[in-house]
Amino acid sequence: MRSMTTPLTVQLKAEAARLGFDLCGIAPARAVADGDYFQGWLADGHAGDMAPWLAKNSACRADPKSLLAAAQSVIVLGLNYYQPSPARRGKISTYALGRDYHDIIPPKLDALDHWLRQHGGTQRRAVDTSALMEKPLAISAGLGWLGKSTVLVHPRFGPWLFLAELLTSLTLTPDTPAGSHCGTCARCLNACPTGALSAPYRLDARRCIAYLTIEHQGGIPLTLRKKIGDNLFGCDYCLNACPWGRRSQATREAALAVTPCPDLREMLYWDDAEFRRMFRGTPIFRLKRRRWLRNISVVLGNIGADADLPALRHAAADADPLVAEHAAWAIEQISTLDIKTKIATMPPH
Ligand code: B12
Repeated sequence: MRSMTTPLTVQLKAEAARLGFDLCGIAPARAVADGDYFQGWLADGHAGDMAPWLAKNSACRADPKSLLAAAQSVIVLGLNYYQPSPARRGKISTYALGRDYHDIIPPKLDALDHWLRQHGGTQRRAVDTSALMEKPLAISAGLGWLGKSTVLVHPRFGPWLFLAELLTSLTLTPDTPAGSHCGTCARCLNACPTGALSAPYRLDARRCIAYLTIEHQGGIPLTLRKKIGDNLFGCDYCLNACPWGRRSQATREAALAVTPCPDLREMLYWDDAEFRRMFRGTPIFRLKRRRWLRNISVVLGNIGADADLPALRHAAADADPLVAEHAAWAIEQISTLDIKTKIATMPPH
């Protein structure tokens, strides 16, 4: 029999909604069950270049008390970030179209922390980069279920949620974990062009376009460049395919509004200063110029045309071999395009 929700838990959820969070659920501050799966995933090498930071403190990643020993409850918050993608050459994934959520969410968590301190609580906040398994906690807090894409899915917001947590010394009324509603659907698995989703709930990050365009430090493997298509930063294929996301409303968070992104050709002439000036405060900023121009080159190798060749030749002469090699690859792709395709990709008069 579910215990009565304490007035404090009710008031807390109202305060979280007032601060702009779309969802707020409570999980007991207990270790999540999936620690072994995580270790196995690491051991299989599926973390790629992320292994050094994901493996650090990996044993305590499953236990919220490792971040706050006094934790009794975990407040898990969801923020809807869905918005339609702008029509432009080269796709930036939906989560990265606007300002960086790593800057938008912490002030909201601090305001909630302030509110809880007035009720005698001690808190610790976490969003994305902390050594905490956010999805299993969100499932336990009733925010949704684990999709076969390994993304948390909510019946109303679909897969389009940012997650964040406040660990607290206060004992709040836990929510009931949500059951899974994927059923026999496998649209996300079928939508992944690289086979990163080798089986339901199994993601090999090394083949994931989001990993390759954001986290991967070096050259994009030749065998995967064509499959990246026009994805410049992150990837939404498995999210867009999810039927639960089809009724998603646009985000209420103004700071997530789409920021401008110049034409791909123009950005190939940029130096570091221009890159930093344009992308400061957005998720793209952490890529730095060299990996951004790497990604642009791969996209132009896939969707570019003769008109892009002068800019690519400029990038092929770049002092940074990572940029130069990917630009040279793109020139080769465009130059070997057969005449029919060239005519087909020529911009409309
Ligand atoms: C590393 C990471 C990535 C990696 C690897 C993703 C992955 N699925 O493992 C890469 C760079 C590929 C990535 C991509 C994206 N990411 Co990311 N990422 C993370 C991060 C930092 C850690 C996730 C992690 O530990 N992965 C390792 C695997 C093994 O663990 P897991 O997926 O969490 O699964 C756990 C359980 O679910 C369970 N489990 C999972 N699968 C299975 C299968 C079985 C059989 C069992 C028994 C258990 C089990 O055990 C696992 C261990 O606890 C989290 C933040 C966090 N601290 O949790 C954000 C996070 C998951 N990412 C997020 C987002 C938005 C994305 C992208 C959508 C961005 C984009 N559009 O490009 C894509 C989605 C790609 C995808 N299909 O997952 C959000 C997801 C929110 C949500 N609604 O689920 C998070 C929570 C960040 C945030 N605070 O909002 N990401």
